[in-house]
Amino acid sequence: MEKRIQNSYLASKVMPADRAAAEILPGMIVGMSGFTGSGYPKAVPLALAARIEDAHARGEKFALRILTGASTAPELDGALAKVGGIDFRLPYQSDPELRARINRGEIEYMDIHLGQVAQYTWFGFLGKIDVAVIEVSGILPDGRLIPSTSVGNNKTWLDLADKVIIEVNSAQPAGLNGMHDIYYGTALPPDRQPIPLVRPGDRIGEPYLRVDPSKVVAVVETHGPDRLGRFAQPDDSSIRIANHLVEFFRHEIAKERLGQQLLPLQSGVGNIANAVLSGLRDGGFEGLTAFTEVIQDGMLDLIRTDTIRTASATALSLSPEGVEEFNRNIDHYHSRVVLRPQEISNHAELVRRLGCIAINGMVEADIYGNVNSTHVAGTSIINGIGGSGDFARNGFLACFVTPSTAKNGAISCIVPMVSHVDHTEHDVTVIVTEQGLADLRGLSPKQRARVVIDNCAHPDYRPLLQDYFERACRDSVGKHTPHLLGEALSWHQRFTEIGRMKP
Ligand code: 0RQ
Repeated sequence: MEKRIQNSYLASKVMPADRAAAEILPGMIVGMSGFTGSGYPKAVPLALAARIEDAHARGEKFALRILTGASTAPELDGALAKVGGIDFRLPYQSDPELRARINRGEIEYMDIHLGQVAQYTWFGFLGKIDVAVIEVSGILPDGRLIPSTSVGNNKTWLDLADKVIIEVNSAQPAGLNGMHDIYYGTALPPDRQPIPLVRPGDRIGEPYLRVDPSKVVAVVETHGPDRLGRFAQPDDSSIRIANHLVEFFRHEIAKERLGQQLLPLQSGVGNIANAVLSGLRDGGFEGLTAFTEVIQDGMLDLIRTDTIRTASATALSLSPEGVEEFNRNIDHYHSRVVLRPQEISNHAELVRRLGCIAINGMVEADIYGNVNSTHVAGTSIINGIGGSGDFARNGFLACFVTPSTAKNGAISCIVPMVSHVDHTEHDVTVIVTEQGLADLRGLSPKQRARVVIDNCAHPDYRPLLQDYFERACRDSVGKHTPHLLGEALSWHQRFTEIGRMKP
């Protein structure tokens, strides 16, 4: 561990996690590291949860506002939610315990674009950060920090927090050193300057995070892996989705709207997005690039085989096998992967400049191309919008993918009207299910409805959607976007009442 903590002043701050956690008091706003299950603090949140539990047993109130990069793990979100230690959470989560409490109304949750969290904090919109709890993989002699498997909002939390607690995790590969690019050139309006990044692999900052040592109240040593699950093996449906997308990209190349190397790819979270990447590898593409936020196993595989030659992200989100592969061939990945703060990985200016091809999972789309990425039946949140909106609105293409049905066919993922809107019809260019692909570019609402129903709906639901659309057109003559308002959400209503969307 001595090798990992090379600054003597910060080494003098080493203490057990429970003493560090004692710095965090009820009602505080705490910015923690962590992005899609990686690089989150492993020890302090658990010690904090124990403290909160004790306080509650004494009848004292103890809850916190917790801000992170994105989702974390059971040791953070799960543990704190379970003891009732969170009263407000943003910007993204995927923990079952936390999700259940959010949906029960016990925790306020603000689901926001991941690319906007840092600037909202700088603007003062989210309150003053009291404490930052940040996992790093080492501390340099001059006190700068070697980030770990995610960067997320760490730069912002370190800069803005009154007090800083650092966890140094010796289980994170030493080879991460030098892989990060932390840009310190952002400013507040009206003093902003263009961000000087024109290729996904450009390095525009420095490899390390800065911290004011006088703010550091504790350094905690840990040795534990990121706790990431395994991805489902691509099934028949996701392979078909991937094949439709590959065929579409070939068509775009033939039309000369895309080159052989496409444009920088952004790929979302989840099993389907992961499977689509495997499809690209099998599709024979070479020399691709990625400007994305997470590198999952599917993308790692593309980097391993040099299908992708450069990938920029803010986090690695790998299965245990993925971690093993990453550590085994770290030199290969070191020269191809750049990890950045999420305000840069998801920056509207950069996504627009680079012309990203965004591919994200969704819950449902409606016949007009509005997309719901977050809520079941319009009310229960699954995870959050994450970075999908940062990329969809600003990218070259915004592709949304889903199987055409969910829950063994009881749900159609193509519906008359989405029950919650994350991406409006104005932001969505391509919808893909295993049934086919709807290219919505240049189409009016009615034209979009026809192509979405014909190409993407499951055959069991297609006639019902056709019938809905035809009656809506008939009964709302003169309407630009025909709907039967009394019926538009009846499919969801039926599902909540009888467990299926079909009458
Ligand atoms: O539920 O696990 O209980 O069976 O949703 O669905 O099909 O396994 O798909 O893992 O790709 O996740 C939208 C959640 C898809 C994800 C979502 C149920 C389904 C299953 C998962 P079960 P699948 P995936 C950048 C981009 C938003 C964030 C984002 C997501 C579960 O892609 O969170 O894009 N996206 N970030 O049964 C009811 C429907 C349903 C449904 C699926 N119509 N109604 N339930 N499900 N469709 C990365 C970041 O931002 C960090």
